[in-house]
Amino acid sequence: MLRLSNAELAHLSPEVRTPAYDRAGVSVGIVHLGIGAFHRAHQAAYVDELLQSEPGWGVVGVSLKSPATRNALAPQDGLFTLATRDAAGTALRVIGSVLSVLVLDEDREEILSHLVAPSTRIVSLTVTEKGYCHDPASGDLDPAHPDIVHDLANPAVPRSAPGLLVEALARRRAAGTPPFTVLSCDNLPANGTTTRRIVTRFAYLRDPDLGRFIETGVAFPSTMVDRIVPATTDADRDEISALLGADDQWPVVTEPFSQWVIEDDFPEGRPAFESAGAQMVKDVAPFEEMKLRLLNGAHSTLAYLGYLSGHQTVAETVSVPAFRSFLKAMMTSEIIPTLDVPGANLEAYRDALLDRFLNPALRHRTWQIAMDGSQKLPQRLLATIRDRIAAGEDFDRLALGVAAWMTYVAGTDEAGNPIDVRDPLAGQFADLAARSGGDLDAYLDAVLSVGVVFGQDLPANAEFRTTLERHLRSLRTNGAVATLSALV
Ligand code: CS2
Repeated sequence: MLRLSNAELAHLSPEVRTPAYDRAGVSVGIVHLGIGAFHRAHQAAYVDELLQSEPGWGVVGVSLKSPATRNALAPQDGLFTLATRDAAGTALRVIGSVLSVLVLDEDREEILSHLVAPSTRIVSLTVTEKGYCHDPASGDLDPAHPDIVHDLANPAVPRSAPGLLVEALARRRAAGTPPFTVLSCDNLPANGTTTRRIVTRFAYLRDPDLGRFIETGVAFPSTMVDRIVPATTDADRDEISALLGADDQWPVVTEPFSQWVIEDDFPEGRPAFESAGAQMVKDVAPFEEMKLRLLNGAHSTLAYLGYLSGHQTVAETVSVPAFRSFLKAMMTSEIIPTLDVPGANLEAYRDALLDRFLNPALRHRTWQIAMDGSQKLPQRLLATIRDRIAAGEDFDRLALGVAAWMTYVAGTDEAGNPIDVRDPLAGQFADLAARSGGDLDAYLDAVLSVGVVFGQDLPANAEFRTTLERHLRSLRTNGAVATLSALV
């Protein structure tokens, strides 16, 4: 079978949708940092939709770490298949908006030349929570992060996303080129404001003048992004290539649902994202909170409780009625009351989420979602718990999600199997578990004292501690299913 490429576009299976524009006429308007599966199934698809009318907004993708995406997409002229799956079947579409992929370590100067080009007006990011090199509890830069220490000492050869953005903005400033707009598309709370805080702090540490310039002169609109994109497997690659009629080594698999809400603040211009289905708004905060708390909060809870009790995928976990009832109760009684989203029907949003989680055609692994919990919990569960505490309301189910995470990062599932815990703090948690030697109270106190996750307030809250202790004990004695069944 021939490899997917520009030359092969004309020979694909007839039902495959291909770019409606001439790719040779597309130029770079966006540089995207962190070209993983999520970007390719989300933003790249929106941009693909509008290139026919606005060919000046093609994307150069940058990988900050692994060359895998570049290696796979270079022989494919940047093309890849987006496979949308649900119970009704699979629809294929070839996305043409990614013009090339560069790797930071190998192509630093070429990346910087794209970043300083006046035609680059947007630099977007999906570098995951940990790519911001920040302290998740406070949302501020972690100046002791090894990549930040490196980038402050060697500003012209940055390794981190903040370091790269600041070096590019400094070079634009020196050249008299207006700054680009920085568009965070990660699941961080107030992602634009948070990115501004982190990048500005880094710039101040480099040079206060540069700090002031970025603080006042660069736009960081916030966004809410939503599309479920499980990691692509070898089986996906084989199945998609067969349906496509060409060999695609780097397809992405996703659900039909997609949402992108963007704050409309682009001083150097933007494509008509709304023509591709995005919602342009003045204030993204309510949407973002709704999504982070309901979707991602439920996802993480499901991932830890599901994994501990032996479930491999989200769909498999939510098809157990007790899990579904528990999630619904958690969303209805403990999350929805903390939200205020003008015009939204939160009960309908909740029900649609439960249906999306049930999508039998997506094998979204609980293990994948369980990754990097120390970076995710603060905005997904702990912020909601703080609001519940402030309102004098209970947070029993939300706390079970937190207790399940604590159990998970201790490194053993309910059947006694070791867990491959992936988290920047995995080593620290393993250490805390080993040192507490099975003493549940000692372990709880040790994990609670991890300030970058819990801050100072939650560990000091007696009700929070007691609730966690009760759940940890029940998870250990009765297991996840019995524990959550008591809370439906
Ligand atoms: C998931 C998200 O892996 C995770 O942590 O919760 O990637 C989730 O699928 C997306 O945010 C959905 O929009």
